[in-house]
Amino acid sequence: MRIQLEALQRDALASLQAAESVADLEQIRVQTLGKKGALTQLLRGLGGVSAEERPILGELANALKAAFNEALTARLERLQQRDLEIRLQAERLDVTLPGRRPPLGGVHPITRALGEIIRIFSGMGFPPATGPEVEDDWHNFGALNIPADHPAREMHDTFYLPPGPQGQKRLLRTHTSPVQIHVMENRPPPLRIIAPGKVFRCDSDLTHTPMFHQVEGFLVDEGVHFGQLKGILSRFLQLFFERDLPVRFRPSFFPFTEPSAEVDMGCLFCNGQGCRVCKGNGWLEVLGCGLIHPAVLDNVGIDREKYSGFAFGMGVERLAMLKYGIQDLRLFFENDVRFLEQHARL
Ligand code: 2NL
Repeated sequence: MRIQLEALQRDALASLQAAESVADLEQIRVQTLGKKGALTQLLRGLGGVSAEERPILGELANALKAAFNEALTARLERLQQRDLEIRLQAERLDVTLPGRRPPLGGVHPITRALGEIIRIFSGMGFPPATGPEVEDDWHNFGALNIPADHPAREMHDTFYLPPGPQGQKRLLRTHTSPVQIHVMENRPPPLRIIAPGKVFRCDSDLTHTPMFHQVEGFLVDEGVHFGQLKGILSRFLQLFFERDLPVRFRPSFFPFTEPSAEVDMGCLFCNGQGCRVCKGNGWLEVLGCGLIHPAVLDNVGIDREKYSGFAFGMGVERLAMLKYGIQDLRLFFENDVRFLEQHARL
């Protein structure tokens, strides 16, 4: 029995030393000290041992248990330490590595151009006003002195919508003038605002998209004259294109202004020498404007004897193409990430 106990102690301690994992240790503990373990089995034989030998063997068994537990704890700590080192090695972080930049969004060039236009006009006392994209015939056409037989009213230009609840004709606004009509209907002069936003025309080819952006603006006060309009628009172009440009006003026609003018600026790409962009004549057409037609003032209930006003309109896509050197209108709407990344600003 004594020899068996000593042999058990030797074997158990040896297998503890040989154990390669925490799980192995647990298995050895169960096999040695567990209910069906080797020591328990041996001690069952204690019944057949003499009374003198029994305490000695008991002491021996306790010493074995103590030695075993001590070796187990030591080995366990050693293995846990080793496991921790392996984990630390595997999960090692190099905090000096450069970070991985997440892809950042940017501002679309149309949004950027709109922001610039709004910023410039705000600085000249024209705050932005907005209005609905779905309009009625009066605000989009009638109030603007656009007669029923005007080409802009024809089906191929205007997106008509199903009639409203009271049977009123509804359409997608073809310009942002209706915003200005609402302002004139609802507020007394003096007035000055710009109306930036989306407009819709049933037209789609190389140089037309069914939705595009416009900024219109107007001023109504006593004694308004064309010289003020020329000053405001010349200054706007100078600030938007960040350079001193020649600007000229050419007589034109719009139903809602009289007199009306088209505004040209010296070509940015050839300095007026003539190139592909300006089709050889040195000028780029960028704005339309005029003094508000008295019939429009009548339509919104503003006294035409007391007040006069000017108004203007511009296409944002065209201005953005010129400012940022974008050759093809369709690029704005395709949302090719390569184009967006090239032009995105935060
Ligand atoms: C252009 C020309 C223009 C206006 C828009 C306007 C609005 C009211 C009254 C009078 Cl409510 N006029 N707007 C006037 C002249 C020209 O736009 O080429 N736009 C892209």
